[in-house]
Amino acid sequence: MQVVRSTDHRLHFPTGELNGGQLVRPFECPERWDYVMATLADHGFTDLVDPDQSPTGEAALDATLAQIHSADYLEFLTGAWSAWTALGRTSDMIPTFFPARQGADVPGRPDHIDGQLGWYGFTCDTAITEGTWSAARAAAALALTAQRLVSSGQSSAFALCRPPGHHAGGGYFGGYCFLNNAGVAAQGFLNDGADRVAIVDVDFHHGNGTQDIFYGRDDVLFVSLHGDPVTEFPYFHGYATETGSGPGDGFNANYPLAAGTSFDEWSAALADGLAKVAAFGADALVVSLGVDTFADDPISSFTLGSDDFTAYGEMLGAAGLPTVYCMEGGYAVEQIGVNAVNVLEGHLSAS
Ligand code: OKP
Ligand code: ZN
Repeated sequence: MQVVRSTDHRLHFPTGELNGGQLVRPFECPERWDYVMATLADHGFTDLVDPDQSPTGEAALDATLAQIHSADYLEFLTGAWSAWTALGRTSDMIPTFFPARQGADVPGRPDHIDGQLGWYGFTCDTAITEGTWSAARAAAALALTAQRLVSSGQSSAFALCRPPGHHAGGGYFGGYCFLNNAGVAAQGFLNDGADRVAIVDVDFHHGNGTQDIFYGRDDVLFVSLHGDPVTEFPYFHGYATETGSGPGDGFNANYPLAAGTSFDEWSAALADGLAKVAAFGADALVVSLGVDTFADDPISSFTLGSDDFTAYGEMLGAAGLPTVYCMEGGYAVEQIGVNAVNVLEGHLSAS
């Protein structure tokens, strides 16, 4: 399996994340990438590929991003840091003000950058820095490059995305995410001739951004297993009652699971989700691969052990579909390499 990666991820590393009322060192930190890379090397994943950042690659990325995100949001991300520094500010950008969404009828986007941060951001855990746009763009380029490898004949590929993407919606950032990397890969498959693409999100957190992007569409099936939003981030989405809208009704499947969920319960939900993928008749599969379902993850509450990742990788591989894996979360930093690589090895052994 080829691995698409870039050191550009290092351009994004905010000073702090607001967590439980304190500014703490971000859980989503650059050394996550180092651990995954080291474990890939140990396990013989030596076919490393750069993202396509040629002029044609960049043009393809722009065209695909425009199908996934709104033009005004992309423009905001591109120019946010200059608008911030134009005010003489030098620290990380953290949203402070939010529209009161319930019952509020906000006439439009404010002009001030502080208003725009709350317009486009939905959390205070996700700061924008000078290098954030470049890093987020490079991560999306990894996803698109991995998809192109698979559309051109590889059976699978792994995009080592950082920052992650599944909380980024068509017009918003948060939950450590800016651009929806998995959504870019799924759209890339469609653009290259697939009729139906499934996204299976195994990160501990609900992929609210991915759900939002594809909620009204019947060409992308979104399946997510996650901590019950009653008690877990992102809190406001991820309920089983969210099944899609309009033509997309029936093409969104959420599996909210209680804190303490064991691998037996978790894998039963995955089997159910994969049966939906098979019934859908997907031509390709994108996996939002967060390994924060691990028992020792510091911000999550499932109980998977490292061997369980191999077991569910086998389930994903047995689906027999051209597959792109996009890295999402995982914060037990020293174990995220082995957990992610176990999924990839399980996939390869079963496919
Ligand atoms: C991103 B991804 C819990 C802090 C939660 C947001 C978590 C974002 C997770 N104390 N902060 O889905 O792994
Ligand atoms: Zn997560």
